[in-house]
Amino acid sequence: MTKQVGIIMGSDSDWPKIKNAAAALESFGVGYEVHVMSAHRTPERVARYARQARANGLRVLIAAAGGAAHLAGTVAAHTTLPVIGIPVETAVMGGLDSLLSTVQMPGDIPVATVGIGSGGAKNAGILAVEILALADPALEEKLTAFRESLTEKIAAKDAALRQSIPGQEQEAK
Ligand code: RP5
Repeated sequence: MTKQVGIIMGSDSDWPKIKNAAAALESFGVGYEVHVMSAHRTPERVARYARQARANGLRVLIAAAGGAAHLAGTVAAHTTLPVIGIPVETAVMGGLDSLLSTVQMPGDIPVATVGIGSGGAKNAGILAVEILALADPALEEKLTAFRESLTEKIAAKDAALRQSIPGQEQEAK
């Protein structure tokens, strides 16, 4: 499978918190590669990776880091590919440190920052799929089917919850 998305993270300790991004890509059949590299500990490797990413066939980059989370911004500085930033949850500040470090980019160099937590990581994967789907009708069909499956899933939850609460069994108007 062609690898169209690069997922990079500042530390292997980030992986358990962001692997939902990879799972989302897998669920849409999108190929990806995963690497650990740090804006602070391996700055030259990050710059080289970002500069070569387009020529290497990648189309979207996802960068996850926690704390002084400069990875996504550093990557964005070295490529014109779209960069999605995942702020990783931290023990000290719950990830607010990561969120502000990732999201507050100066004008000119955007990073599309998702939320903290596993939902944010999942959204990073889905957002990458949406970007790729702009030029891939088959992927767009999968996205539409995914949204329809959500409608069915929530309708089933709605019915199940109402059935469990006396007096709430009626359908919504
Ligand atoms: C960041 O520092 C990483 O992205 C990670 O979230 C955090 C801590 O890294 P380790 O000390 O666990 O390697 O650069």
